[in-house]
Amino acid sequence: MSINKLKHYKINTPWRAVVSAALLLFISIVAFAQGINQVGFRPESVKRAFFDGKWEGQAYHIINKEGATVFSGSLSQSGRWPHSGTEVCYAEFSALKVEGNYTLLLKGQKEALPFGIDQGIYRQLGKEVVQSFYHARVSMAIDEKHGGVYARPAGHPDAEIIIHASAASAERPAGSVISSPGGWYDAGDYNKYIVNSGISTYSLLHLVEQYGDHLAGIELNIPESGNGLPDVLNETLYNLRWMLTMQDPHDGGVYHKLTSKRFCGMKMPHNDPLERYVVMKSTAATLDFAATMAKASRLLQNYSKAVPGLADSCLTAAQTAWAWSEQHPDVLYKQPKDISTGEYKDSDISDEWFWAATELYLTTRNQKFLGKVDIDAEKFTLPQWGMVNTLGLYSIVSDKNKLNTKSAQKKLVRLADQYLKNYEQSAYRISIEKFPWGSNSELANQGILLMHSYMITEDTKYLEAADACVGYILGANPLHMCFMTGFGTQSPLHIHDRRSVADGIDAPVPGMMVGGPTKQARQDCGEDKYPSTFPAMSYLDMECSYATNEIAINWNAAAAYLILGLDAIYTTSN
Ligand code: 9MR
Ligand code: 9MR
Repeated sequence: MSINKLKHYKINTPWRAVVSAALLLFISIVAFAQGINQVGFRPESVKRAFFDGKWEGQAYHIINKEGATVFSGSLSQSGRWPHSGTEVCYAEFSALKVEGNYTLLLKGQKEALPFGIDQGIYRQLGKEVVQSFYHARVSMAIDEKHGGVYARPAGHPDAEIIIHASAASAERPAGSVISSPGGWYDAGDYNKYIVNSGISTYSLLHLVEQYGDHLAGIELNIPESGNGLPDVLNETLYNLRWMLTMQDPHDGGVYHKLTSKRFCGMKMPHNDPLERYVVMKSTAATLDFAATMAKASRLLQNYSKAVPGLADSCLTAAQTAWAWSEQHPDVLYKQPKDISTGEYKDSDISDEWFWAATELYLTTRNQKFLGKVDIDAEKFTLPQWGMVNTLGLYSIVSDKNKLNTKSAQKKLVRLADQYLKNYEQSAYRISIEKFPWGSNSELANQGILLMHSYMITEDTKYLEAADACVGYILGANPLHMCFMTGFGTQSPLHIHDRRSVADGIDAPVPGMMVGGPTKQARQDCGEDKYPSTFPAMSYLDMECSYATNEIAINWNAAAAYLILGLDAIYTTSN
């Protein structure tokens, strides 16, 4: 019985005594609960274990497999984390760098906390994170060779997609049909949204651009493996190719989404009976598309033997999308009355303009794009699907040919410094301070930002703060939960994902990061189901919880960048 349920009982003596004893027991367990990276540290990682309660100064020992004490210390001062409402102390043992399995024992306690240090662990985890995209492929059977127990028939051929009235044009009237197969399912639902595909695809392209040599050695088990391209790129191209089909060849505009009119039931992909439509072209979708295609074009020039012509096709697509946007500079997405699936609606698209112009400039060096690239005037924010200008900064600071690099570097480091400060000052030694829908991806994106700041400054404090984001995602959090399916000692089992619910297999596909705690949309399971009103504690491992326990391609792409990028940095700096 959970403490939450206890509240609903009318308590009379002698039950009161029993219940309060149970409560005491519960509290003492909670008070001693620990948050630690449950998957494993890299030898170079910042290593902390968090203990709820006031344990400051308490001595602890770390013991190796042979029973020898290899590290001793005492817990930090306790501090209160306002987001969880909990007091916390931590053990810090970053100096321990020898690979192995260990236990941490706090003086006076019987139960020891196990953890591991393993050079290959981020690589192994990162591989599964990207492999999970394969499982989300649309229009393609997931076979046993690559999908194992999660093999399933192809879902959604998407060969006959209806032009919705909102998307009608002279050449493509309402009710006419186009073909738009492939891509990834966005999340726990089966629809495909260009805005969200843009940032997801960009994140993986940027990962390949930055760490291509390292990634070349990472083989996923996917149908394209062995074709001469890094597999992370192979997987990314599966979605990129779908994105190309979302552009109207007659005018260059890009449809906002491909969707059924409403969300289907919790069925397997091949059992979804609903018709699918492309819905209105929007400037946000068209600019995100242009940015992603321009980035892809730059990257794919390096792989022209394996994918001849694709770089050129992407560049043409980017340019025609830009031209459409210039003619339609402010078409905001408005959900038609008969459509109720995800909106990805955005009322400020100045950041999309900045991003698209930046990527197009970097690819073409055509001055005309610079009109929209005023780095000094731009206000940069942490990337997420609706805030994309900082993605442009990433491309600028990583670009070999330099474009106003100094001011871009300055802006980027200034933004990263805000998160570094949170990290340094928070009781939980973590940079997050807001918990919107998909809060775990906030952390992943903060980690990516901090990594870029490390790249610019070579100051390892940024790297440390980025690695702490991995630790949090893998269990060093007040919920003591590893938010990555299939990893750790306590991870989500009942995710809001149609495939996971309907496939008859208890464990979800591994390597998917759930959205994580938030106070948004708690009506999904019912307010009273949530165990706490503190944002960092407002999480449910239940299928109904689309607010906290769904999975999504943008969240996973950010996690992939963070984990594999750190793996590359650590590996090459050794
Ligand atoms: O399954 C849907 C999920 O992908 C979305 O993130 C979420 C919010 O838009 O909506 C989910 O669908 C629910 C719908 O909104 C309301 N009826 C129940 C649906 C399944 O839980
Ligand atoms: O990730 C999106 C989040 O930022 C929004 O607050 C939320 C409600 O609009 O929608 C989220 O995106 C969902 C999308 O609309 C439909 N597919 C599932 C996405 C993840 O929950």
